[in-house]
Amino acid sequence: PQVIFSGIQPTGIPHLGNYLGALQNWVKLQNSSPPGTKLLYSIVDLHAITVPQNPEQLRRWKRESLATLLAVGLDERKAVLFFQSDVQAHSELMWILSCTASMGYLSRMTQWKSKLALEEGASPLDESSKAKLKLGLFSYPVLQAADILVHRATHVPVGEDQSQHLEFARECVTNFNHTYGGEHLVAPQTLLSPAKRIMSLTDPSSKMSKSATNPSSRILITDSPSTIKRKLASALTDSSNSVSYSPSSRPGVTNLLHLLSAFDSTGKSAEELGMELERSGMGLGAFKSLVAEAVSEGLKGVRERFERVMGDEGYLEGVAERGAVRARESAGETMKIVRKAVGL
Ligand code: AQP
Repeated sequence: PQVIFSGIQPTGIPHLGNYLGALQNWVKLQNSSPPGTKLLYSIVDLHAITVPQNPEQLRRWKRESLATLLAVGLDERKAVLFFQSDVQAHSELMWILSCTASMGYLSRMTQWKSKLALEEGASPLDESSKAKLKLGLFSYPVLQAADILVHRATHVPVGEDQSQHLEFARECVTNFNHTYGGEHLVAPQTLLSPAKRIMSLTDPSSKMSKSATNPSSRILITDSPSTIKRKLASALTDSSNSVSYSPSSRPGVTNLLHLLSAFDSTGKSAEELGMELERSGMGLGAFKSLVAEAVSEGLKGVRERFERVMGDEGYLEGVAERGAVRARESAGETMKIVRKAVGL
């Protein structure tokens, strides 16, 4: 039977990128998987602390992330929803995998190289800034591998930027199974998200992100219609007062067309909508209002459910506790195999 695992960091209230790029797909998988499929969706709080976090705020973000999972339509009766740090086996397996994972492979990971500014064209970090980089930032792909492998996941839905980490998780399986002679761990397959990457509203060359400093760069799934309207009205586009689809020459307008298409009830693609609106002669002001209305309408139910769930602390705690129990059970089965193989 299939085991599907994926995670989201509690580093802020999820935005449209998280929703369209990941969460919507999680719900789809939940509702379309054949009976017997095991689904696990984790709020990966141990990953969030690879950068400094304020404890109070982290606790709030964790609650808000769980409320988001429920608000978008995940159902604890169909999927195991849990906090990573409630299941200690994730950290334990990470350590065990660290002992067979190679430093060389980790240092070639794109995200690490970008931290060191080792990509072509970037000016490399000086020695003292390099010395301050944290070990967790280097080794978190091992934790990510443990998250997946500890539940014997067969399929992991992720965005393009995560393919390399999945590749690394498979490498961890090969290393471990080779070292301890046997098919102890299961190699997961990547399920690439069908959705486009949603870009920042204020800088369409970078992705929409929870931790970008400018809050107007992202639309939260909890934003009110007036906030959505304001953020879209100030979205960076270009100087031509018309609508057309062109990822290379009009990245801002094209990003908004992707948003419109994602919430378009007729299922038209961003290209089709672009051509239609170009023909109609619509200006950018009216276009932004149109996108704002579509997004507000599309998020209405999510926003209402989020408010309801956030108001019921007891229910949220119950979901987390029940999820933790089931996730510990699932991880425990693998840890028995792993501990036996290693001789612990
Ligand atoms: N802009 C995006 N477009 C499409 N998909 C996106 N995802 C994130 N941003 C976009 C997808 O959301 C899932 C959960 O992401 P995450 O919280 O684990 O971390 P992230 O990818 O680093 O997302 P953020 O919002 O940018 O968070 P911070 O600021 O904390 O780093 C993933 O499946 C991701 O692909």
